[in-house]
Amino acid sequence: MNTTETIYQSVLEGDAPAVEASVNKALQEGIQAETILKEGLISAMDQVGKLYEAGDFFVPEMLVAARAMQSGLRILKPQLAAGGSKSGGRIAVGTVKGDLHDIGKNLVVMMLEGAGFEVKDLGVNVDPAAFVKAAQEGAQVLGMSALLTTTMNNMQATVDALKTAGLRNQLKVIIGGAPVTDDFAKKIGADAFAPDASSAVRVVRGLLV
Ligand code: B1M
Repeated sequence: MNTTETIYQSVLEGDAPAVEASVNKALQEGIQAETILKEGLISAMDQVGKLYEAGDFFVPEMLVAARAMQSGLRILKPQLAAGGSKSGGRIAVGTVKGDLHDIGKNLVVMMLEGAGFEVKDLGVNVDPAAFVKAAQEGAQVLGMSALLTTTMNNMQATVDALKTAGLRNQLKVIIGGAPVTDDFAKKIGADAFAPDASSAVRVVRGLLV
């Protein structure tokens, strides 16, 4: 098994110390942080989702795998967040109300910070009113993440709350997360959709031009 495969396997086993050790080893071997992220950590979480759907994993296994993944992510943070032009701009990012999934959102925050944006992380289970507050406090872009088909509708609720507060035209809205699509973004009146964290950076740059 090569080191990236060991990372993948250790995430599936929910073995955080093994993930940390193998991520450090992979970096020492000169493997790029992006490769470790995609081939080791993210692909393991995809497999966790498949095992959960198949009834082979339950919520506790999903949770320990997520914790193991996050411990690997913490080690990669300096590399993933490094570089990028200092393009500036204030962004508030959160996972929508009812949704506790934060790994993807954390990656988006990390990449945006690395690209020189001032990012306010609103956390998870973020009420539309909290997004509105962030807009009132000067965010130029609001980013919403949702992983559940049941919670993605709270993106619409947030866009509506921005309209009600008279703030919708003062800022841009970007959305993302596994069940979210470009069509859905258009349907709810968001400005943009990004399929992953690195494209989120490109899209946000475009929104602020
Ligand atoms: Co949950 N879960 N989960 N879960 N979980 C999914 C999402 C699911 C698809 C699993 C499955 O059935 N295959 C399924 C949703 C089904 C559906 O809605 N159709 C599901 C379910 C059902 C649930 C519960 C309801 C289970 C239960 O309790 N019965 C429950 C809900 C809790 C809640 O939120 N209220 C639940 C709980 C959990 C855990 C807490 C155990 C854990 C989360 C831990 C955590 O986040 N701290 C968990 C996990 C780990 C997953 C899976 C396995 C992995 C998610 C993940 O972290 N992926 C997931 C299955 C899957 O996605 N394959 C699953 C890795 C991450 C890097 O990817 O988040 O997609 P992702 O982010 C990407 C892009 O989407 C994008 O960029 C990121 C990086 O490239 N992106 C953005 C994300 N946000 C963005 C925002 C942007 C732009 C891009 O702009 C602002």
